Amino acid sequence: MRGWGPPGRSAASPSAPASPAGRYPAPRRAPLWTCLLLCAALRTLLASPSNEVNLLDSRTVMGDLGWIAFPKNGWEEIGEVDENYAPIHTYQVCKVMEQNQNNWLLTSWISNEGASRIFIELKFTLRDCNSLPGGLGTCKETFNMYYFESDDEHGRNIKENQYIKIDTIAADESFTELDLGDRVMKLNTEVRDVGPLSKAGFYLAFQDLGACIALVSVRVYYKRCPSVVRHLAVFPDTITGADSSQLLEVAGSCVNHSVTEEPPRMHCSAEGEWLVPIGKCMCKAGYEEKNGTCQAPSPITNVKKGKIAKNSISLSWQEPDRPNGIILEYEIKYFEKDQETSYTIIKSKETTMTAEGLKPASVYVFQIRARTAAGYGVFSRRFEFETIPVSVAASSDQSQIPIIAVSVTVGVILLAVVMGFLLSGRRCGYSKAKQDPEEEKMHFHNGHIKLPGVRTYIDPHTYEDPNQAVHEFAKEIEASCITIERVIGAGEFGEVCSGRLKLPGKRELPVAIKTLKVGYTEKQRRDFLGEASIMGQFDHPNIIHLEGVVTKSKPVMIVTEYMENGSLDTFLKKNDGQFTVIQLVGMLRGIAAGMKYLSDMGYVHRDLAARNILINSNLVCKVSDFGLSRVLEDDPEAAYTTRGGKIPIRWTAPEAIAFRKFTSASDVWSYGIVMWEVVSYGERPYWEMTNQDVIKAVEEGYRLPSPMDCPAALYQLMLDCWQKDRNSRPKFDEIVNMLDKLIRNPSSLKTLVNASSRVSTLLAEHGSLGSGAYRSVGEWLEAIKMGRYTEIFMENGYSSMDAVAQVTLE
Ligand code: ACK
Repeated sequence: MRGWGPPGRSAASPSAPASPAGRYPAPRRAPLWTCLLLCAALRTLLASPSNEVNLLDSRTVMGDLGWIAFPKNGWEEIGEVDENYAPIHTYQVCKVMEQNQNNWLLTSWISNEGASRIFIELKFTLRDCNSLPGGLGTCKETFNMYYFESDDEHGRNIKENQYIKIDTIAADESFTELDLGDRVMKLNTEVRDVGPLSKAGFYLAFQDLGACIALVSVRVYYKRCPSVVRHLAVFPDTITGADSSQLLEVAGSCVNHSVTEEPPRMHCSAEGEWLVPIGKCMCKAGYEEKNGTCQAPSPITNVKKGKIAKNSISLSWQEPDRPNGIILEYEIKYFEKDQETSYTIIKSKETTMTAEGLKPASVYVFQIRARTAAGYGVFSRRFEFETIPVSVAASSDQSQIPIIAVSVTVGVILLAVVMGFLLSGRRCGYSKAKQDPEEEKMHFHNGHIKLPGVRTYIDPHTYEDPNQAVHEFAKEIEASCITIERVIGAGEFGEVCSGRLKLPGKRELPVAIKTLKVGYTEKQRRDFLGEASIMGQFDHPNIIHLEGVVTKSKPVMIVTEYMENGSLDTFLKKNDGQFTVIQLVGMLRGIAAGMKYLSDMGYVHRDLAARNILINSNLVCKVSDFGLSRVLEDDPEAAYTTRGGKIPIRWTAPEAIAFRKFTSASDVWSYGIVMWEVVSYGERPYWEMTNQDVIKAVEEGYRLPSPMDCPAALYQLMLDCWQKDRNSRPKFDEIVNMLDKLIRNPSSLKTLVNASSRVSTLLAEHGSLGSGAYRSVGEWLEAIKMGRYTEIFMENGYSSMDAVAQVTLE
């Protein structure tokens, strides 16, 4: 068997046939046809598809290809350059008149870069044997392609028979003398693939047995599925599998600021296409999906100067366009111009701030950013303001004295009034119909004296004119901005539709539109818009967001964000068993976070149930249904109690059924029922038991049994929510924390109910919660969210609760 030694050691002595010059291309010179017609055209065809990665492209190699011909006078390279003086690596052989040809052309070593299936694209021309005068017996119209695998560059000189044949390559089009005359190029392209490969690289070899061939280019490549971001998950560049029908499963990783319960997956086909995506990531609360990323609050753009003095600058600004959640605070960074290394940071819950202790007549640079639960947004651009010189300040200070005196007096009076209301337990000029007295201490500012940083719910009933309430809390929208698309349901007051909202200067939004049916009474209109007055006070990712109302034209409408999956109970029934436990816990976490927000605001929902939760396409759950008379009228589940009230019995705490004691603790009971509904995919609580039987059973201590396959930790939480003593039930912030813990540690959800033995322990733990007594003034002020006033109380001698109780309005 023959082998290939270095050129000088070759075993065979090649016969050099007379060149058929004049009949077809001379072998030693770049034939005119090769050069004129091929080069420029081919170089424009170089771009390969993005799912093909070249391992070798002879057309782009600028230097020597390093290929070896054996025998030396068989294949030979045409040393030509194209119009850009780039070498054209064309190899040709044309020994058609000679017997027993066996001409090999060996490539240099080609790394496969980890690919186990590679493709070889050949571009060549081949002379039609029929067009050759005489000597036809020896002329061939094919050549062979081989490969040999090797881990490194040693091994090209192995024996010929160690090469593995890939294929015999025939031309689809061969050329004749005539074509040459016409300068018509008949370029063939053939692609073959090889795999699976098991070594780091390989050699290719082209064997000619007596044809007239010009091998114009050789491109070797593998295929990959190029890196993509799909459903907020990044899928890396993935080399296709060795088998031509193989699908590779690839795990994606969530983009920054997004999360998933289950890593998303996709499949990379042998052709380099991504197929069958499974699962997805979702932006964390407070982040918004934009161009495949989850973005932080948008920057603040509108910063205005307020009062500027010699040592201070006051600023105000507007919330960012896209706050992406509730803004918890602003961070203001400032420094004297050109002194950036020494800067000051101030935090403010308001959209105003005053930087003090500044130098007179100096320029200061300010940058502001917002923080939501998801973290900080980017800083605004730099805003520069200059303090005034001492001389100017002195004259203006004089003129301010009377104003300061008045302000101090007004401030003292205001503080006294606020304390008076607080300590006398009176409400600020409204008669509150429904909220629990236990929570009324939160409502002291309802007379519209708003203390900074304390946000509480204001009952629209406290407004004599309900129209005033709705316009205080809801934006009026022009009907022309709304396109109604279809009816999606029936509400208590009229149809519920889906549609689109396009406000000037804002992007179009999908919305839900509740309409008030024609022929309504004044009370119906008031009750209908009452929901908007309540909803408009809330701003939380787990509370349905009010876009605005239409009251100036008919029909009267309430426009809210659109929730693609509708109400949670129907959605769960439709998708029975389809979610992972973590996904279900994620839904419950959202509902609990929304309820924590409502209870912090002092709002008691009274009708928390899966039917009143909406769920969007990202499985984010939002609390909805804030109708004023809802519990009495609207909810089909509500039934009349012996005391005449209409209450959704199965969801309502015993004390609320028995003596209308609706509190955040009774909402917690309902939350436990929602947990049960979620884990049992929309099962009806207490099944077909009658309301009377339910009341009786609960009163006797009966509780819903665990849903099937329910993690013990979740069922325990349900039981905690259903404690008879409402003070022993967990608070919503505790529920959120507990669910967060479970989400962080999913293995804690693996123990299903039967294996649980923690019931008694947890009951005991919760038994110690909820004591209502305040041991100190500080604790009391903290509890009513006025901790910042502790110092003032102390300074004025109110250091014990006894002392506080003695304070009179005077
Ligand atoms: O289960 P659903 O499809 O979800 O049917 C009810 C129907 O309207 C009557 O209330 C649906 N619905 C209510 N508000 C919204 C909203 N904001 N987005 C989407 N659907 C909504 C609810």
